[in-house]
Amino acid sequence: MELSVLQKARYAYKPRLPSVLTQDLASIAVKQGASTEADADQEVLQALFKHTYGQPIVTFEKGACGTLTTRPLKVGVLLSGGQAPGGHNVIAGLHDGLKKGNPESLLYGLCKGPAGLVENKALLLNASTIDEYRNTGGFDIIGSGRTKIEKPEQFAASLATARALGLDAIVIVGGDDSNTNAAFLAEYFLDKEVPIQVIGCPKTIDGDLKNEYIEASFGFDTACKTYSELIGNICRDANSAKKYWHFIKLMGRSASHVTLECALQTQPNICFISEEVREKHWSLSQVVDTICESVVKRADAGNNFGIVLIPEGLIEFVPEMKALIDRLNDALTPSLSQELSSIRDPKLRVDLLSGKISKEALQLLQSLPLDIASQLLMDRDPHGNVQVSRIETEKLLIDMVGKKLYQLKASGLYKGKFSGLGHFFGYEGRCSFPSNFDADYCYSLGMNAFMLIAAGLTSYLGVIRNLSAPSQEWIAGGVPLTMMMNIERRQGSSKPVIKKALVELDGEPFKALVAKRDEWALKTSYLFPGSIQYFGPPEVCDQSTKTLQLERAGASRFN
Ligand code: FBP
Repeated sequence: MELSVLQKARYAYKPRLPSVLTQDLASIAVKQGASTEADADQEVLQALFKHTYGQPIVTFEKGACGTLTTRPLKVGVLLSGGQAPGGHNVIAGLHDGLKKGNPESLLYGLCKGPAGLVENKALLLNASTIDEYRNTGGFDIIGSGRTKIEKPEQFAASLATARALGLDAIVIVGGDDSNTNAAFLAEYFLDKEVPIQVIGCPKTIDGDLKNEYIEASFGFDTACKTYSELIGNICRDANSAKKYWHFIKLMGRSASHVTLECALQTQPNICFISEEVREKHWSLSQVVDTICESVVKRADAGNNFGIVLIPEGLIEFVPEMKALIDRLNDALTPSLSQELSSIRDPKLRVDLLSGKISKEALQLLQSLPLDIASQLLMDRDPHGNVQVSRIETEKLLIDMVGKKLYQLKASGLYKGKFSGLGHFFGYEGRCSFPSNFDADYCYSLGMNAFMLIAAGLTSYLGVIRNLSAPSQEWIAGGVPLTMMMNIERRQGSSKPVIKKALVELDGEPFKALVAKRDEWALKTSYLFPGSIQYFGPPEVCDQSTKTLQLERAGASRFN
């Protein structure tokens, strides 16, 4: 295989670990706290998770303990959901931890996500395979997938695979839905009196798997830095040519953490945060008015250009659109979805909804540009989510802003020239070479997952904390998965799920945006973060995200 220069250099990079994880196993103590409770719905969760509810938080500390096993282990690892930079390092850290525990231990990769566990598609990962993927982006070492393990036969098949491979433990690398799955699997194994442990690992570029105990999901750092580089480049292009308004949609299916971080990094003219749009009940036309106000004022100052950042999930947070999507979700039965997928003409696709949703909902659907309306009718993902990455919100807004400006021009209120260009940055950022932060964090998460297994624990999410400090000072441990769950309505029924972390409107990162955005809307204030640097001074290469820095600074004021 031919290698790029950077690939070779990254193979040689030695990820930094929290100092506790560099110790011999005999010198690491497992500290257990008091038993835990979920934040809400405790009784229901306790009844559902009889074997795993209420376990204590654990922390690894320096000190003799003797409870970490050094017997040979067989572990299966799977990558679930969307790619996130650093996944390969989680596997490398897990592999190296297992071999450190006992050179006879084996690591199996379960291919193409949870489906690999259900269908027994496994690959023995030896040292030479792992070495080819160290510090590289992507999930291509074993692939990923979005299969949801929910049916009794899928649980039984997962157990059959684990038994066939002789697994002692399974590590599930995923987001909130996948880790909810991990909790169910752990409980199922205990119910069947099978001692197979299940450990989760917090992954998602969306940054929405975080709480009091998880400071960041991996991949968020690298993805945001990649998008910020691209946005900065576009800002500079816009300021050079001075003739386009760029509308940039950014990934993040529900939460707007990615958009918020990129805004703090680049200082665009406009940045929407979906959570604020929902909180303030903004209509689509209020969103459009906000953009037009900046376009008009900037045009008055001779600046017919600008940058608008749009979170991918915005469309679902505009209350009128959310109501429409809910109606469509109810109407889209498997047979209707199949019928729709056989129709190419967007108009005919929309017409098929006539009589299947309310008159008002149909009117709103028909008022949208046809291709957008048709995109709203696409298949949902296996977790029932609208595939927002495939809805061209940036084009919808360019279209609506263009129409509104036309009216303003006719009434003499706008004298500029508007030319909108749409971009979507999503997949570009999910497989970048992980930043030094993500390379270190992910390798630590993998090593830590091994430690949780060696400690005999199950139904835990591996966590590494104190992330804004140098890596030697990071704190390693685990949080019971059930502790992070609550009951939510999903696809018409109540389900236990790990709570998704949306942008907090009283949080420090959002407050930092609010403090500056009126100025950015008028004045050209762009910042150019440039590309991720892997080699060089720490202040250039090792900075964590502004979100993490602001949140940690905010948290330390209360501690
Ligand atoms: P995860 O929640 O699985 O990490 O995936 C997040 C994400 O990257 C979203 O930002 C995006 O909407 C979605 O995946 C796209 O999914 P797909 O890769 O299936 O098109």
